[in-house]
Amino acid sequence: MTVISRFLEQAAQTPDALALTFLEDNRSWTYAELRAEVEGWAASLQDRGIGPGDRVSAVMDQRPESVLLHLALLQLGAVLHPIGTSATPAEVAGLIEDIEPSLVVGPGQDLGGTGRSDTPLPGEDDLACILSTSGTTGRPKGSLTTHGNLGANADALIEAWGISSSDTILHLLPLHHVHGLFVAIHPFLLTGGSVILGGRFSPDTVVAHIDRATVLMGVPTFYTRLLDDDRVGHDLLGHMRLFTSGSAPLLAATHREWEQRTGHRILERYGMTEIQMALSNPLDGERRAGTVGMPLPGLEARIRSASGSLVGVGEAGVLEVRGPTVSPGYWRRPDATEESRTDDGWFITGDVVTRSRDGYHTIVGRTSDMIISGGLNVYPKEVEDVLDGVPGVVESAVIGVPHRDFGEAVLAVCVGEAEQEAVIATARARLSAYKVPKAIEWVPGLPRNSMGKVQKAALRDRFAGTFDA
Ligand code: MCA
Ligand code: AMP
Repeated sequence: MTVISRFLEQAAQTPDALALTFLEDNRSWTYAELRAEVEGWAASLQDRGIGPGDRVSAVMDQRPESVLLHLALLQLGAVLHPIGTSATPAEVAGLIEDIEPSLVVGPGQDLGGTGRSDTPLPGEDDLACILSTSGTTGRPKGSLTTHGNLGANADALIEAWGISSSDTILHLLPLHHVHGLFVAIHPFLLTGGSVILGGRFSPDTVVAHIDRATVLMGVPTFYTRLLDDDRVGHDLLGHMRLFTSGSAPLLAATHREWEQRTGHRILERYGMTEIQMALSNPLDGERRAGTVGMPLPGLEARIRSASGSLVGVGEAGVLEVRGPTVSPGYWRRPDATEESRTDDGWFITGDVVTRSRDGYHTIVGRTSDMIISGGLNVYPKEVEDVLDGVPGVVESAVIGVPHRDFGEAVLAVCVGEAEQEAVIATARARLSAYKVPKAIEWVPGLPRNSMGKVQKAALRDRFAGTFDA
């Protein structure tokens, strides 16, 4: 079963239930209305020549049009390639060059129509989405996601987190990632639950509208910002059923403080674009602070050391995952696809983890020097390439250092002589704002090992206190 076939079935079963609400202009859709609108969008996309297998790149702002487009493309069997609203023209151009879409849709564009498309519903092996990530080389990689991948992820979450028609999510996540587009929407629309789109996260939105919700899904920055707000406590949040956190490490201290203030234990889970959700703390058992729990239903996890052997309890190694949510590979990148999996078919996450005797996983590091800032991944190479092009910058090393609000923040360590403002202005013109260094440190030279490789660990230690986390 696919997400779209089950959504259509759900709409037939609970036509009058509330499916989607948009806070900004108070629009809402029952299941029957949402289904009719999705069908109209699919028909109008078909009129524009979009059919099964065609790729559509779209800037996905946090509005219902993004959800409608996603569902309509699922129905048509066309392939959505979501782009974030913070992408600069240079970034959009690079992504589009990689994907070569048939159609590009701007933010908030209304493609509504009437009638119905006449294409058959796609099957589980058909491609549903391509999600661009960057990578160690800075070249875009499009992670292929099938209808079967999406269905399996929704199933696992519905079962593990007990999502049902009694649930309403206050949705405040960006709509171009697995977290906001799949995890925080599909399980609700496949069970008769309800999604309230609240736009960009802010504590004010949570305070004003959380009384209508039972579930909140966030990145750790949501929780630290909420804890900074005096209005947040048991009175405001006592009625909630579930708080989840993911995309970046949640500090054990935040987990504990949240429980003290609200009486709720945040359920932390772990995922990745290429595998969707893989590990999760239990709904009913112990939600252990600082851990990401165990494999979700249908998923298998193993941990291997650098020598390739399986590690013992408490020993660190690289996490590998297998199961029906794992992407079949990267768009037009057989090299990257092959590199990302073992000979016996496990996906290599690159995250370094340990497992406790009773099966709880803890993320202890990463094999790549990727930075996660406020739940968004920043690939140093991409930023370094831009900085190195600024006149006066001889070379640069981009690292992540602790930051109270974003968990990690981007810091550029540069050699050379250039106006700070000019460097930042160039970065801003080329890169999404979240990738732009929050500070620059000038040094006479970068530390290198005997192979000539920049020693980023040494730089991370040296500049760990930059933002006084
Ligand atoms: C915005 N800025 C950021 C970030 N977000 N800088 C660093 N890191 C960020 N994450 C920039 C803004 O553009 C602005 O720049 C300045 O920082 C201050 O912005 P602020 O108003 O504080 O930010 P915001 O708009 O409130 O956004 C912060 C946020 C947001 C709410 C934490 O970044 C967010 O929603 N993050 C969630 C990301 C997410 O959904 N990740 C899932 C992907 P300037 O002042 O220069 O303009 S990972 C995934 O999907 C996997 C599968 C998983 O496991 O979930
Ligand atoms: P992305 O490629 O944007 O999907 O980001 C995936 C990465 O986010 C993973 O490889 C992890 O490094 C990180 N991640 C996701 N969830 C967690 C978590 N709960 N704790 C620590 N890191 C996480």
